[in-house]
Amino acid sequence: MSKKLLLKDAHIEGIRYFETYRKQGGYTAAEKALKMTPEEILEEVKVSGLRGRGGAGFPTGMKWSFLAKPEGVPRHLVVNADESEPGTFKDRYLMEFLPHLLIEGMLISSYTLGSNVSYIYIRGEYSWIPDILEEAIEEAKAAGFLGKNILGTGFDCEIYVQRGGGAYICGEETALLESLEGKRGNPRLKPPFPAVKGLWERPTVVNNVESIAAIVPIIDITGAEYAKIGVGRSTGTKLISACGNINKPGVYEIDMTITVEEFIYSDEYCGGIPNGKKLKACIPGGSSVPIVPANLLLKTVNGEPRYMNYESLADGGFATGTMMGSGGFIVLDEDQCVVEHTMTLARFYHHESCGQCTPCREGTGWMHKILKKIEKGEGKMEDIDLLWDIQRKIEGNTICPLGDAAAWPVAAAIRHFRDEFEWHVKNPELCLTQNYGLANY
Ligand code: L3W
Ligand code: SF4
Repeated sequence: MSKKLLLKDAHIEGIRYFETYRKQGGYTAAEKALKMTPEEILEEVKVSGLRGRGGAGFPTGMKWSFLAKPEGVPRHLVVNADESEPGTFKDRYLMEFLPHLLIEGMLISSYTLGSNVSYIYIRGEYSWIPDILEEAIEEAKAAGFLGKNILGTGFDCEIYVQRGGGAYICGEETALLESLEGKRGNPRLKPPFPAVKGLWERPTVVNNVESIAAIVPIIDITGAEYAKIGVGRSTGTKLISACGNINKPGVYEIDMTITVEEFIYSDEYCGGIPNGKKLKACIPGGSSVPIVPANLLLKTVNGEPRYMNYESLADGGFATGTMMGSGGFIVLDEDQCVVEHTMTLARFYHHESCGQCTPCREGTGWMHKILKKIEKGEGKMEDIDLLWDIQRKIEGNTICPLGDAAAWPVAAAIRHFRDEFEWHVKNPELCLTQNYGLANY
């Protein structure tokens, strides 16, 4: 059984409220941290090996150490709660059921980074969660854990919740900062990174909800103990939101030593595939990461079991591996059509492209059009090569990762399931009867 650090108290009634959270030992990590120096806390985070839980897996301690500290310029912590990656809903779970874990993590992080005003930027569609967060902030303030002179340390910290307008691109950190400044959420060119020039050109750390929540157990048990959980550079625990063709969809906390097979079939996690169907493929890290067929998902190319961690999932690169990404684990059984699936994703990325870069703005539209054509049974063999060519021209040629995120699912689908694309071209009359009408969108 995986060790629980973040969700250990999630089942306790009333844990959303300060009183219950406190009774369970809540805010003791903050009390401990506020007796340490910011440098000592930073060292704990570095030692823990924590990697960003939003998708890129960038080492959190390293990101924090990049934060510029020009004299007299305020610094900010911004929590990226714009969880919009299809298949990803673990931050929603944390915020809805354990808001104080996030607030406590933000207090410790704000103290470490020297942020007196910190923000939570939350996706607009999570319409009921800002009230939960704001209530938790008020409770923490009333108990002296936010506001002025916290616990008599002289440290002041306010947290504000900002609702997004419902655009996927605002989960990209620089688009998020633009939106937080009241502008259209267009990504900025990097460098400069937010750690140097972020919110209102001030040094800013942008971290995912889960990354900030993980700061609490790191301080609680120490960075060294946290690093002992997991394996290699995949330390600590990871939240996985599992969905698709599985018996038990939901949010699971894993310690990154379990195999993909165990995760899918064990009763502790997904509980297998309904109706005894076979596993066809999986997208383990949110819709942006490459789809992997069952044979490569359960084993690596070397015949080793594939594990639920950053290194093992990526083993073999994009040709045979995939990515841990945001932990949005989408399972497809043998009845699912990869062409249809890829088409719906292409539609999503086309709709969400901000339009600044030509390869992304135009390429996502063309990919959607061609996929629709193939799915409807109106495609030609050369359309498959054209699709391959377009995705290659997008990858690496855009301002932000949305371009890559649109290209990778198409590339992986053609690489691993070319026969399905060809089947659609060869069997137009069957396409018309077997699709679910999604090709008309
Ligand atoms: C200072 C340097 N900071 C890197 C920072 C950078 C950022 C972090 C990672 O994309 C991926 C994307 C999605 N000085 C720095 C530096 N940083 N070098 O490190 O940066 P980067 O560019 O590797 O990634 P990113 O822009 O954060 C995230 C993939 O995750 N994804 C996730 C999507 C998740 C959601 C969601 O709903 N939560 O949208 C899925 O796989 O495709 O590739 O902070 O500033 N020298
Ligand atoms: Fe906008 Fe797409 Fe360019 Fe990102 S890659 S900046 S979403 S056009």
